[in-house]
Amino acid sequence: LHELEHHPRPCDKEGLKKSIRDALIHQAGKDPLEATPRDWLEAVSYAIRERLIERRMFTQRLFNREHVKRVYYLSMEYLIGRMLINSLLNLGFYEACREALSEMGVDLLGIAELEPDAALGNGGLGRLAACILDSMASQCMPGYGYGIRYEYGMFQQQIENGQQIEHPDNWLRYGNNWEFPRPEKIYRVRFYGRVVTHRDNGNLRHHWQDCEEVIAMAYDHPTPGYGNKNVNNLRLWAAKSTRDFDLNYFNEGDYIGAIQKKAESETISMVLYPNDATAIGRELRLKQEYFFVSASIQDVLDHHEEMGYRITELPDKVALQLNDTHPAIAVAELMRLLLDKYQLPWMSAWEITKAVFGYTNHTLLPEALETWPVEVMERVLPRHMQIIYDINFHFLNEVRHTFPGDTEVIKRLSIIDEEHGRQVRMAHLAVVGSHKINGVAALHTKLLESTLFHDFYRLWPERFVSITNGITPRLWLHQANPALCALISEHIGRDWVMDLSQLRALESFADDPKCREEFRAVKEANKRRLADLVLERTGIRIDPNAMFDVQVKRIHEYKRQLLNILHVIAFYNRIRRGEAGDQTKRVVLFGGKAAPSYVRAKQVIRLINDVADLINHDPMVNDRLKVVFFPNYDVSAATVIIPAADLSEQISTAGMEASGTGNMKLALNGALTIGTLDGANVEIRDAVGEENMFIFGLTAEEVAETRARGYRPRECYQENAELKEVLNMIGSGFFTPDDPARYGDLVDDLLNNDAFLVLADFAAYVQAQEQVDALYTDREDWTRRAMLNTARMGYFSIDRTVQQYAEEVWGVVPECWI
Ligand code: DL6
Repeated sequence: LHELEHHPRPCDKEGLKKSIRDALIHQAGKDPLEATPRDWLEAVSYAIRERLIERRMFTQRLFNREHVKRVYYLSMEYLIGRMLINSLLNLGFYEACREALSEMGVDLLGIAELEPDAALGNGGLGRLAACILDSMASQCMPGYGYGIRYEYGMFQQQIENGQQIEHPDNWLRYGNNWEFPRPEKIYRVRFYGRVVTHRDNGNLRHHWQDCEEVIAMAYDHPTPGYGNKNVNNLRLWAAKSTRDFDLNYFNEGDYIGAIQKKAESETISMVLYPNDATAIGRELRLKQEYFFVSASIQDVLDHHEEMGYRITELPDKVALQLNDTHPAIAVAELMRLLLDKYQLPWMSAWEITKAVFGYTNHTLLPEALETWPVEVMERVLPRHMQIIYDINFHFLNEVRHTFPGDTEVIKRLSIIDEEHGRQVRMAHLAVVGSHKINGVAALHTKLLESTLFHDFYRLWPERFVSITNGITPRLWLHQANPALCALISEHIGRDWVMDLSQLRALESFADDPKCREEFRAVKEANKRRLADLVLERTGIRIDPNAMFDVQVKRIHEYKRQLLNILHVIAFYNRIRRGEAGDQTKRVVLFGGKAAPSYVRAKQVIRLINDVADLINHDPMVNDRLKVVFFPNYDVSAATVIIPAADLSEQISTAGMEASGTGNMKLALNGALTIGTLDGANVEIRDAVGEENMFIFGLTAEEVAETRARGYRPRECYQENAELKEVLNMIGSGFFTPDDPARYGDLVDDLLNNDAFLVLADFAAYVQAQEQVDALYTDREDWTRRAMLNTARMGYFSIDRTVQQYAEEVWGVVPECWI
């Protein structure tokens, strides 16, 4: 290390060149004369990884030396995307590396395209976790991620005959050149078995025994900060079977059985569950949750001991953040270790636990709130179930004290739901075990306090805080939109990358016609880049001069892709009737995956493709309107689509989107938002100004009132001739003449049920779209407003979000390695 300290790997062009060549020969094992682009990718990744790990070691030493408090982010999902360009930009090696490769005849951007996305997440929640890691490192915070190294990440979506087909995401096929496997960093994680209790000096002692064991093995992913030397770590766990366990079977002569058992225990980390807004109560999922939580907490406590700290000092040295309820079993796991291993009395164990945990809620959707049948929990994690009962006992005593005689409130608050077949409510466990609970946007937190967690809020108002989400400017502007980046930096310098509020200085440029021209030129170039990609991926030719109207996000009924496609059809009808004016050309682009078992969402994808097929081939439309479903929307696709968007569709039913972060990425890149007053749209409106976006539709309160009154969607249909025509076309098979009944059930459901108030918001949405069309004809005014959007999005930097967590929840402070 001493040697290392004085001779770190050189980071100039020549130094990189040497490392890349060495790695190509000695790591990838390839002759430079024969190397393929993939070999070069492998070589350059190794060369960068060497530099990352050096910096990580020094960062680690610094944190140890300064005895800093650390935060550990527990998340089932990290939607990271590609590492190469991001690492180079953060480390400041981009140009040197580009030139080094170029002198060896290799195109950096060309090989970067070959890297698979690390897609270890579903959508917003997983991407937020990745942005938080970037920000913690960039701000020199002692922050560590813990998660699962899924063998198969988010499925690959193909569109065949208009329908979503899922293919496995074998992202590790060519190995992972960024990670460090740590075969020595292993922990035993136990399942099943039974608890034996005995008395020891008057104290009850619990032994969890006769368990099945799985080994969790660490894989480390260094995560560099931007513009500093700090490198943090994301530790992902992979399941391996235990050797003793195998041996038993082998000794019994059951060779095949032994192999099968080994494979079974390793399935725990095999695949990411591809559901984002529904909790699936499968035993394997519970095992995944406990597996990574147990390994992570054992690792945290090991480090705490290695540092020579007392266990009672844990809250001074450790903060644990629960990213939604997925890791909520951590509350019971830490209690178990404090009680059974460290033998602390209940009350001190409980005070430590509460002081250490924070819980972020990401959804109000009832179907996404995790519950586990008591029977399953008792079988899989018997000691934890005992502990949960004990936590609940103490908690309900406190409730009785606060609300004497109120038996209803006890039922509502209990960690055990007795009314739906005895279920453990994981959100309640997370709330009870955390000193801070936060929503992810102001409206979302308000709704948490007034609805889902209202009783908890009455009990402990001081525990609730609102921390609006953010996005990392490093990926979503600096990397994704280099042309806009260059333009911004030319006018206001480069410091905005770490202080996004500086973008406000761009406001004055919005009134300068020359600057508007430059801004528009950037957008047009980005649109040409996207048009090329759309042609390559779909065979559809789109006109970069058209308005690019973009809705990219998971496909879900509450996000209302359906409302968008209804408007597309209405617009199509207006074109056919010659009522659509003659100036605005539109490309409506959709992207997103549906959970494989979510039938209605998959039907919506199919409908979009059926409508697209007809419209895109109708000569009467003559390019006025094109509809594209962009297949396999992922982080890499987002970095091309988002900088090219003119219009950002954020049209969820008000009260249902916790925050949204795509809304932030698009506005930051100069798209105008058409949206409801939902999630963070409300705060985006406050920041950019209502006149610079298109707000429409029912508010969250009006949605609740409409539902309470008894919503009758058919009345909307009866009263609106345009809506009637659109629904009749879908329902009668206009878009599917070979199968006219295909969408009969969908239309029936809209007319009779319409749980997400699509029809109620249709007229307002169409009207808002008319305003969009009108404004787009005035390119100068449109560009001015687009620039104001970019200029005023500083608040939505993830750095502000992370600072809030650090101050209001974690109590950690930055420590920079100079
Ligand atoms: O907080 C990140 C992200 C929010 O921006 C989205 O609004 C929210 O839907 C998402 N939540 C989830 C969890 N389940 N659901 N739904 O992904 O979190």
